[in-house]
Amino acid sequence: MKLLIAVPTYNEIENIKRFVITVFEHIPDYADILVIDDNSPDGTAAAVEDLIRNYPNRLHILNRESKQGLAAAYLAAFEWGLSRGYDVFLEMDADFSHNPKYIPEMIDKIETNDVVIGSRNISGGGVEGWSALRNFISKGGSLYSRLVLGCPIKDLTGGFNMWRKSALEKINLETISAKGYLFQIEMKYKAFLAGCSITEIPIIFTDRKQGKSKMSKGIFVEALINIWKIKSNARTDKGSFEFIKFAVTGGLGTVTNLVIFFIFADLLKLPEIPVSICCFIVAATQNYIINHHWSFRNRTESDKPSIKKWFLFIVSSLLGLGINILVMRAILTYFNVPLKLIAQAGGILAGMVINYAVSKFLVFRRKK
Ligand SMILES: Nc1nc2c(ncn2[C@@H]2O[C@H](COP(=O)(O)OP(=O)(O)OP(=O)(O)O)[C@@H](O)[C@H]2O)c(=O)[nH]1
Ligand SMILES: [Mg+2]
Repeated sequence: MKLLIAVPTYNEIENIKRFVITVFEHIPDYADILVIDDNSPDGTAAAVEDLIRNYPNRLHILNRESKQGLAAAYLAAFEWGLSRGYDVFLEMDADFSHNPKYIPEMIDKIETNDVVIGSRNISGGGVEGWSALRNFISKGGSLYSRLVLGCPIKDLTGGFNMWRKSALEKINLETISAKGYLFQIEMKYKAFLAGCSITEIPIIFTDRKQGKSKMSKGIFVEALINIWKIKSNARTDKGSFEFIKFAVTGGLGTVTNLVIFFIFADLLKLPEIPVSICCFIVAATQNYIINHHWSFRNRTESDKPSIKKWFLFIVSSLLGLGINILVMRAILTYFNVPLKLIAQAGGILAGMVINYAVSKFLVFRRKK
């Protein structure tokens, strides 16, 4: 096992040296520490660099240009560690809220689990030094998140967690959208959805004694709302309903097509071939828009609809139509079907699968 302890810091000059020294007293020699510092104005990074001489090859620092939040710091740390062959990761605050004495038990539990959570909310766990109000808010927030997400993890918000590399791979870190406080919830929820084995060990969390708190009311209220976003994103990430949504969208497009055809060809008596071509374009455009905002929402998050993609989608729909006709003809030629309708149904399905594949992997492909 190669363990990396990832410690994000922002203005932790009063804690960091003592913290690093204490952690090294509690960890085996296959464990290293990576401090991720966001250019703390108080000189935290310089203090770490000072210590690196005492722990060559075991203490590392990742200097980032500006304060980018906890989530970005951890994601950078995972990337740093994964590319250097670490297979277990521990997230830990630098302010002594997370007592290093729990690390050996976490290491023990990670042998048989994908994720080990240092938990304040199970029997034996708790919080020291928080006001009754902050305690109430934290417990309430945890319960609320658990109910909204339908997730059995008792401490969803805590930041003292150990991850196997395989868990991080299952979560697919590229899909993590939370920036701040919600990061821990999103990671754990995704691990739960991905079927990771997760266990909680009781920890006593102690409030920071040195340095300033960065928690605010704003962060908390934002979290209450954004948790719903996490829920819907995580579910669409699985992509399990993409095809069904795509098919429903196609069905709606067909209705639009028929309604317009009826108005212009039957009621207004316009020539049916040009009308039919227009109907196709209008319906395909409608499909493009709905697919962008609904069926493939999770792939197009950071993207706007564009003429180029619309055109690609029209071409993809034409390709689907071509396949539809070919397969329908082939079924009629090679099989003895009692109704032509069956051949057309087969054709529609084949056309739709092709259109779906082109849409998913080309038109709406995820931006890197
Ligand atoms: N790299 C980096 N680290 C951060 C940032 N914000 C907070 N941290 C560090 O992340 C850890 C947890 O942050 P804390 O400020 O302790 O947050 P908290 O535990 O929710 O709240 P308090 O302990 O009450 O302040 C600490 O080690 C911080 O120094 C950030 O933007 N970038
Ligand atoms: Mg803290």
